[in-house]
Amino acid sequence: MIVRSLDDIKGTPQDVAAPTWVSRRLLLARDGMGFSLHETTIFAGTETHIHYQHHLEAVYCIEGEGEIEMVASGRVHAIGPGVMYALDRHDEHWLRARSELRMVCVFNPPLTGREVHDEQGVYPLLNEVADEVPG
Ligand code: 9YT
Repeated sequence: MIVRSLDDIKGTPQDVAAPTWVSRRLLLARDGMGFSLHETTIFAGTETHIHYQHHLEAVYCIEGEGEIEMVASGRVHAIGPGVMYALDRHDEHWLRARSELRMVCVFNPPLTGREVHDEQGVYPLLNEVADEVPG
């Protein structure tokens, strides 16, 4: 069994910061669960362009207010505590935080922990056994 708390992760390489968010990776590929599990905080007043072309992600909001705008349709969905969205079609979107958003995120395939968003908001598909990050 694996038991971890956010306090175990803060300040370690599993505590990953970007300009508009910080993400604590509670479970990663190496844990062998088949998914990764993160708690992500999106900073108030920010917008983030995201397009996970290689991953499916489900996101459950536990705190804060914001919205998600689907690029293809222009549809906007309000986000608040108790709202879940699942990017089941690799949906390109904008994530906007009116106040600080606290989200629980699940990725399939699991993140290895080394991914960073590229300029298109994409995470590359990394191979857990390979040490080198593809260019
Ligand atoms: C909600 C979302 O996708 N935020 C970006 C960070 C991501 N959840 C991650 O890498 O943990």
